[in-house]
Amino acid sequence: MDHAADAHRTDLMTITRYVLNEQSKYPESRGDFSILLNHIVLGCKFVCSVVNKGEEQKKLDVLSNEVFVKALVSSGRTCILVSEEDEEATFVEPSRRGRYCVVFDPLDGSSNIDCGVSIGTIFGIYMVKDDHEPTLDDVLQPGKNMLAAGYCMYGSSCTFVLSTGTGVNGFTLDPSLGEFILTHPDIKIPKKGKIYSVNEGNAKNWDGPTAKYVEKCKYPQDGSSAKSLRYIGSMVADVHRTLLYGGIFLYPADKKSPNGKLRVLYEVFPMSFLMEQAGGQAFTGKQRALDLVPTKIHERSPVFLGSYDEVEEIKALYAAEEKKA
Ligand code: FDP
Repeated sequence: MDHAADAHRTDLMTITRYVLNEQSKYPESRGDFSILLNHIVLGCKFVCSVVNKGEEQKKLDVLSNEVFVKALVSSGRTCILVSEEDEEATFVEPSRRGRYCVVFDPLDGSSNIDCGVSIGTIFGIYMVKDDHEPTLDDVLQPGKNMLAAGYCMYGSSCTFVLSTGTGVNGFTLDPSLGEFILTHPDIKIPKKGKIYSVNEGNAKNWDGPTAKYVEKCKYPQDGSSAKSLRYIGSMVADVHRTLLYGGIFLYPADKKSPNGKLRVLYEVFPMSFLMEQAGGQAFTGKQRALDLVPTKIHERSPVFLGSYDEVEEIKALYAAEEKKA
């Protein structure tokens, strides 16, 4: 190996070092965010280790949730937690309270656990609005108000993808070091893509614009090649591929589920935040996904996210439909 490559290999950018570097740009910062993130990372390392041991699904869901809730509360930096696993939000007791609200899905894609498909943890972080007694309104904020978002994918390797609002970076767990090391700096999604990702089993219930878009993917009329279909059915894995290779991931509304399937706070928002930070877009069929103001913590929304040009096409199809109406 030449000297330059060796120097790179030996200069390890751990996720903690990355966040501390970012934090040093804000002299008023007290390090609270780094502490919070360290606790999230600890939760992910734990889940990664139990997923690799092949525990059964039910246990893993519950276990992962318990680990994240305990890690987040013990960080002393959180005040409200919203988890996919818990019907109600958790309000942290005053003596252990901090200023961050964390919304998360501890183990997304869990129907895939038993067959070894990649699954993941998704999270988003808000700051309480002011110095007041925290209320649900502090988490019912549009996604554009998130300070940070990310996911950790438990697959052939364990990958942590993070945005603190200044681009997107990917870190891979080095099991021998027990550390996430920066392996995918400044991820940018290709402007156009050759892949579409959707559960086509729902096609008979789709609305006009979704059906038209997918038809165009298969039978393009402009001389371009047909797109490939890739659908794992595990959001973190499908979004991760979309982020790296480009294309579009869609979970649209349909006649049976007018609000789609995916949850706004801990699926749609964090993934939309990452897409925008990587140069892509996210749309609900009506508006920019990050502008949505949720009214309930487990609310659902349709979503189309991915390469900039692909989402532009979807937006144009919805605009044309609206004009007709
Ligand atoms: P799962 O039901 O396995 O937990 O919202 C959860 C989710 O998986 C996503 O991870 C995934 O993208 C989606 O549901 C898959 O839904 P369909 O089975 O309806 O395609």
